[in-house]
Amino acid sequence: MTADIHHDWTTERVEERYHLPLTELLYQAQTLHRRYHDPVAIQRCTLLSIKTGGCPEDCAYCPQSARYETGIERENLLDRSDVVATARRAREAGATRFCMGAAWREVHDGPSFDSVLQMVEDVAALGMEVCTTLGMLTAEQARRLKSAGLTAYNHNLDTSPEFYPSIITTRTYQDRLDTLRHVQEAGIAVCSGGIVGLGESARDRCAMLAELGRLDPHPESLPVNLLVRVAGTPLADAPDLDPIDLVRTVAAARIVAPKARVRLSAGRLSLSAEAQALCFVAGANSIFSGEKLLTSPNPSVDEDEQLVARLGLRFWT
Ligand code: SAM
Ligand code: DTB
Ligand code: SF4
Repeated sequence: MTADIHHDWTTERVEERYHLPLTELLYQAQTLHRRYHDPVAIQRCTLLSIKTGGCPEDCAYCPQSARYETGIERENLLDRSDVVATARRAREAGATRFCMGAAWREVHDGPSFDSVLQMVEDVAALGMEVCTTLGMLTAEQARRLKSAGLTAYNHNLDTSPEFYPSIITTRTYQDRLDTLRHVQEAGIAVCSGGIVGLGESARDRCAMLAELGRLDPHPESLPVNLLVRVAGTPLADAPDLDPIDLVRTVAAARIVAPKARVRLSAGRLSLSAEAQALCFVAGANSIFSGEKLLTSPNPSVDEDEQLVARLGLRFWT
């Protein structure tokens, strides 16, 4: 079924899908979802912020930027032993992937990066998929992460190229694409997606998905985050997003990258069970599990188990 998978997406082609009657859009997304995935299985990934706060970048959504007063305490890089202990607990709680995030603009070679490489080795040794999100990477740094056993690298495009400069000014869209290329060239799976609810238009969402759809190969995982509005950030008072627009974004992501794991990422605490259910119907097949994302709260493992049981779905083991 290679015709399902192509890399010539344009904004207009994505918009044609995004604006379909919802029933048609969901039918198309579901058709592809079940062709490439078990439609009842949801993966759980657990996040850990290994280096929190004090980030020099100005991402308007982010509580970890040093430019905004958000009450996030700046912390040094965590100890290797604490990280592996947290990963082990996440595995015991059912997560099959562990993602470590650092509030860095980019990776610098030196003792901190060396420690991260050891953490990657330790988590890989637990038999979990291991992901990191550390900011921009050079080709050589990507190769070192690969040698340490990294499964995937998360680096989001966040939004469309047109809307991007109203959200981030301290690095360019091209910088992001360059990092994704370094990751791909090192043979690491790319995890890349974006955020909805930033004040972007439907066209911006479709343009971002078209960018992701032009990556060859497509991202292995595609996180769709709903903005978590954090007091002190420029987007603290962004207007509510209609959850149906999130559902449309998830469905369009599933159609653009049929083989990707589409991850219903940040923002689930502000969604009803019914809205989350529609996202699963639309092709989301992965969530972040555990009470914290990087710095902000997330539904408890118990709540997620109840939701999945209520829907008759099951978690990956
Ligand atoms: N500093 C690295 C970077 O920006 O690439 C890695 C960590 S950064 C926190 C990872 C991603 O988290 C961002 O690209 C963004 O998509 C997402 N994110 C950050 N704050 C968020 C928020 N308040 N709501 C939703 N997603 C958010
Ligand atoms: C992604 O797309 N979402 C995650 C993960 N990749 C690193 C991060 C969400 C962060 C939400 C805000 C916070 O907890 O600080
Ligand atoms: Fe820094 Fe990443 Fe937050 Fe941007 S999203 S401010 S780069 S931690």
